[in-house]
Amino acid sequence: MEPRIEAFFDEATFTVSYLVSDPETREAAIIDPVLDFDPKSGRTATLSADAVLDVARKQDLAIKWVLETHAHADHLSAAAYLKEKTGAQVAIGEKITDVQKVFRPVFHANDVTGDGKPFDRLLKDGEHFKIGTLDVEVIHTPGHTPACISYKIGNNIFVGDTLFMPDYGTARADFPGGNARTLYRSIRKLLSYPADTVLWMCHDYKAPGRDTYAWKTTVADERTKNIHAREGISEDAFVAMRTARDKTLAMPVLILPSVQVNIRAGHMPPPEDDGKVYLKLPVNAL
Ligand SMILES: N[C@@H](CCC(=O)N[C@@H](CS)C(=O)NCC(=O)O)C(=O)O
Ligand SMILES: [Fe+2]
Repeated sequence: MEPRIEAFFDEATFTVSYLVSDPETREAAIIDPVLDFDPKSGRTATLSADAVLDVARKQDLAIKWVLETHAHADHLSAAAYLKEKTGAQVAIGEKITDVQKVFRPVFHANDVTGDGKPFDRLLKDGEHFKIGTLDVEVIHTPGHTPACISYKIGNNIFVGDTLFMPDYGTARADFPGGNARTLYRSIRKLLSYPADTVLWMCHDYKAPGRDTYAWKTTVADERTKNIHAREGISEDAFVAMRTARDKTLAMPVLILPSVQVNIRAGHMPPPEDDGKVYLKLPVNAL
């Protein structure tokens, strides 16, 4: 049985979120949901997450899971909001503990225990779970971050930030715990799935010469056309390219607000003694 898949594109952060459902039981998962955040005013909004919930309601779906491919560095996660609205369990790769330990001191975030809480489920490489009757396979695909995972559901893989569209290439590997060599190996692992496997991206930034956004491709297309990682490009050549390119990239606009929320599974930091919630801007930390 193949899932029903709806994609939602957030133009503010170039993020694609997915609503994946089991046509038989109408149980569903939301992958990589976005909490809208305006860094100029510090205001959050739930337009993006509500758009997903609206479609889920129209299709009479029960949201059982919020699935993160990684602790995103470019947008805040709506996982906590969606959990509160739907009762869904929030899952992420088990190596999120490493990411929490790296960033806890950056934000002096003493409430972050570093043992995976407050995520509800920590997923291991190769494990399986269900969305209704649909089988989900977890594939550990580190490199962009150490905790990145991909989700295989039917003939589809939600690849997070490993691969981008063939004409754009691959994700950066210069965040703390990132590693270009590891990313190359994760990409080879994904591209060893059957040629007709459908791959769903987490981001699209368009590409020179393309003026529409795109987020769906196949193993065959990535193997033959990916400008950074198609077959024939060696590990060393990839690492050299990725390392040079990453030196040219600025930090994502929302990295500081995003990471402190996303290592808390989409929760804001606890209120301070005046009862108000603050995000921190560590100085000279990155
Ligand atoms: N300009 C974007 C860049 C975001 C970014 O760095 N995205 C990561 C994924 S979280 C990436 O791999 N980018 C690759 C690239 O920009 O070439 C922003 O500020 O949000
Ligand atoms: Fe990312």
